[in-house]
Amino acid sequence: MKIISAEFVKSVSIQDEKIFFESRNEVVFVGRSNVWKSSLMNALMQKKDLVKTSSKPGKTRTANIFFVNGKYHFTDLPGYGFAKMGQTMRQDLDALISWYLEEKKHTIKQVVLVCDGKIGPQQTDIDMYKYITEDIHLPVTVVMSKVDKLWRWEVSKTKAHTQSVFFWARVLTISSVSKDWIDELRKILWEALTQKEQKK
Ligand SMILES: Nc1nc2c(ncn2[C@@H]2O[C@H](COP(=O)(O)OP(=O)(O)O)[C@@H](O)[C@H]2O)c(=O)[nH]1
Ligand SMILES: [Mg+2]
Repeated sequence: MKIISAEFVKSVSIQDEKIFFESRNEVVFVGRSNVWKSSLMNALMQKKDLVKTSSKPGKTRTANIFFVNGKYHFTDLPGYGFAKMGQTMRQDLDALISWYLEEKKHTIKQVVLVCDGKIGPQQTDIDMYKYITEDIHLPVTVVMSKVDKLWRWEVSKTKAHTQSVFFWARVLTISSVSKDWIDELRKILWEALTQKEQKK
């Protein structure tokens, strides 16, 4: 997928019921806070800081939608499971995530689940994976970030472990040192976004 243009469309919260009349094919990015999710989106869209990044976890509290190539939506969802946030806020954000995914279930063509490759998949990641695949039946690609500082054998090990945890999922490792993964992920997203409607 060649990125020709990418721009911010809007932020959405759970009160905004009217957005769902749009039906653009969409990729949604989910993950715990601070897994480099928003940075990954910037790299994918070839923008320096179109998607807001922050060293402080828990900053994103809305679904932020971006318009790509004049045709598709890429959406950054808030991080889940950030312990320091307080239970009410956390529940509100979890509610926003599931509300968004369920409301847009028919236009979402791929969920990119970003996990911290340094610590491996956490229980919250596994819960999210099961929710996405078993409850709402959306296709997922698991992306493991932060592998730059691992030795090559550690990357292989963590990838194999992640693959066993997520079973059938496609698992990619991403690194700011080697950018090969970007082309691979763009290809996956392109195929997901442009696939013909499956006949039942
Ligand atoms: N060293 C390093 N830091 C990064 C990289 N990508 C993101 N960060 C930093 O990690 C912090 C969290 O990134 P962000 O993309 O906002 O994470 P998010 O909460 O998952 O969306 C920010 O301060 C980023 O600048 C990377 O490839 N290498
Ligand atoms: Mg973010």
